[in-house]
Amino acid sequence: MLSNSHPMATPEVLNEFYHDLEGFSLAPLWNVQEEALVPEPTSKAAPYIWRWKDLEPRALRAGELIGTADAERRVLMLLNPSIKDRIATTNSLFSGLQIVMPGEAARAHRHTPSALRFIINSDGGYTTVNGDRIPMEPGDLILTPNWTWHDHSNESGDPIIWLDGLDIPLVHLLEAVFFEPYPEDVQPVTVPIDSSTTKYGVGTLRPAWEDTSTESYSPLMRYPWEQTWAALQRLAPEVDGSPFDGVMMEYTNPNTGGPVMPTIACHVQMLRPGESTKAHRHTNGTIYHVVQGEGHSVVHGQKMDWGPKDVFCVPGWTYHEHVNASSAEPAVLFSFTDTPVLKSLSLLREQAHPQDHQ
Ligand code: 1HN
Repeated sequence: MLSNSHPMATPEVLNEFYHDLEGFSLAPLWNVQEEALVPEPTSKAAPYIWRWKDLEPRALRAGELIGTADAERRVLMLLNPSIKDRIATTNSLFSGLQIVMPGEAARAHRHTPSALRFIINSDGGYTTVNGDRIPMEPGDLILTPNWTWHDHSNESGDPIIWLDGLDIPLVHLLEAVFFEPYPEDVQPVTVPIDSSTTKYGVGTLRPAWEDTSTESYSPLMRYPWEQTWAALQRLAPEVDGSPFDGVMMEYTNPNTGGPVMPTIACHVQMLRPGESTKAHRHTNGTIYHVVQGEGHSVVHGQKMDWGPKDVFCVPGWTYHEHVNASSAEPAVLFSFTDTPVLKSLSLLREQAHPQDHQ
């Protein structure tokens, strides 16, 4: 110790001083220094898995019990069991399961939290984003970025179900949540169907008359499963892939090659038959959805078995590794994460597990 406390500072005197400080909304940093500056993060979130066998019947039950008049959105929230008093799946991201029943429309609105949909069951559903009516097919990724008008309709005979992903915990932390209902239930379709695909879907060619310099999110609103699956199948036999993630590809903004939205990056990864990855951790937390296949992930030393349509989360700075249990079939995971935020703030860190496995 360089110096000692002042002899005046008896416990009684200090208690009185600290009590006095409270009255002025002041507090001594030196008593909480170790909480304020931890050597490394310990996420408030816990690893957790929501299984499709538990999710599907409850989503259908919500469809029976709750009408569109009772719910702006009929969403079962996937709440992290270790995070209390706020809506969050990981510290910064939210995920939920949304169901739209036959003949229904989830009314038009917009908000500053950015959203994505990964379609699970749909045969004739669509989302309209800023006047562009976008078909929803299983495996499609659909974006409704910050402040875009969106409504969802089901003109088919079966319920449609998708996984929602939003940055709502982050935007709440930043106190930047704004929400506005559209003046009518459903917004008008103002451009030919699936226009964003027509204009930007090739990816390597773009309309030259458009100015891209002010754009903050991908102009492409739909990433069809057909293309995603074809890309994975083409690439998987040709590459080693990532030692931590297998054959992982990022969904990109076709104009920048960067993430689809400023706060959320989306990925799809194939674990080839029998493939198992090495463990690593990174400051970004991640929410995964099993598109196909069976396997498990080891997250913070816990084994989580997963199968088709399950959803699980890996908190930030938590070691994780993945295993495809099948020696015959590939496993495919869709995931979304807050890496763009961390990266832009120079807070993205990644570390390989020193022993490769937990
Ligand atoms: C929302 O607006 C949607 O528009 C889905 O479909 C999920 C979760 C929290 C807050 C707003 C949607 C949401 C949401």
